Amino acid sequence: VPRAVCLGEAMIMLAADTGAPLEEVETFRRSVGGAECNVAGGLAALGVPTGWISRLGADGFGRHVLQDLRERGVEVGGVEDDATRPTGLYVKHTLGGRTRMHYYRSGSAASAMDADFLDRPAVRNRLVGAELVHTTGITAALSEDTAAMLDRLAALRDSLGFVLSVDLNWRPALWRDKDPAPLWRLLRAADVVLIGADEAMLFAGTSDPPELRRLLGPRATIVVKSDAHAALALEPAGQGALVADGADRRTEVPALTVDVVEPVGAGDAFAAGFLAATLEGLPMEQRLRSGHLSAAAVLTVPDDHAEPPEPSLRQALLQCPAEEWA
Ligand code: KDG
Repeated sequence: VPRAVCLGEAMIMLAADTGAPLEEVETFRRSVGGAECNVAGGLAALGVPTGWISRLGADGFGRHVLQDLRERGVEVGGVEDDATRPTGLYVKHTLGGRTRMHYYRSGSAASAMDADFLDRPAVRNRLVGAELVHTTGITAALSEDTAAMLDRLAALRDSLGFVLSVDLNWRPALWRDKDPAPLWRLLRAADVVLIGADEAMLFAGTSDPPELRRLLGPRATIVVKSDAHAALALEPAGQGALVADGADRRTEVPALTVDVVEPVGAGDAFAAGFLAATLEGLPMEQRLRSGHLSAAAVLTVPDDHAEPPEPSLRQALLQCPAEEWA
């Protein structure tokens, strides 16, 4: 039985081979992306028994996503396939040093997840057994059905008792002409909220932790990451992650300095590292370090996911004295 369950859409990612305008790109490299499945892969890579729950088209792309996640050690028995809707796609393209995402996902199999989906036995059983369930603001944006599913998820948390973790993952392209009220409800219901400072500015108009606490209510442990997701992550050392829990105890841990190849997915890796350390019962300082370590691995590759540091190195870095960190 998975200890952690991630709920959301996975897609085939097509990464443009060159930085030319899209109309001139002839070849793309295929990979798998999607915020929640990235987190699932990141948790599994850290040894946490993890399931991914979703829907996929009954097509070759869907079969590839399943195979890829299985190979990364993610449990996929809670995935349903759909003969009438496709697996979603996105194109990732770097132009002028900035990453652009083009989505081909509306009407996808995953966008048809609804409140009843959580009552299917294969899904329900996994939620009953989970200690932690993770989802993101992307899932809230996919459709009215997925938004309703997340309200139901919050209600199930109250009866089943898992920890509900939500990464804001603000994607303006998915919210155009949509009311973000379902996303606010989800964030206010969460036990753990992960937010990038840059996206917090866009979504909430502030990245100030006390202000975010006021907007999000008293419940969650709020983790504010400065720039883990920035398109141009040429950040100086000394930026950090800031946490305010119920009593608003602050723990701040600077990020590692790495040579950034491509930033997409680093926020998901941070979430995986942070949540794995949370399930390990580690103190807040080490949870934040664990997030940074997993994020650093993704920042240095073009894909949206990467292998975290191997266990002995990770242990050493989680435990080293503060002055040796970063
Ligand atoms: O967080 C990384 C994701 O943004 C990427 O893998 C694709 O899920 C995705 C999205 O909706 O942007």
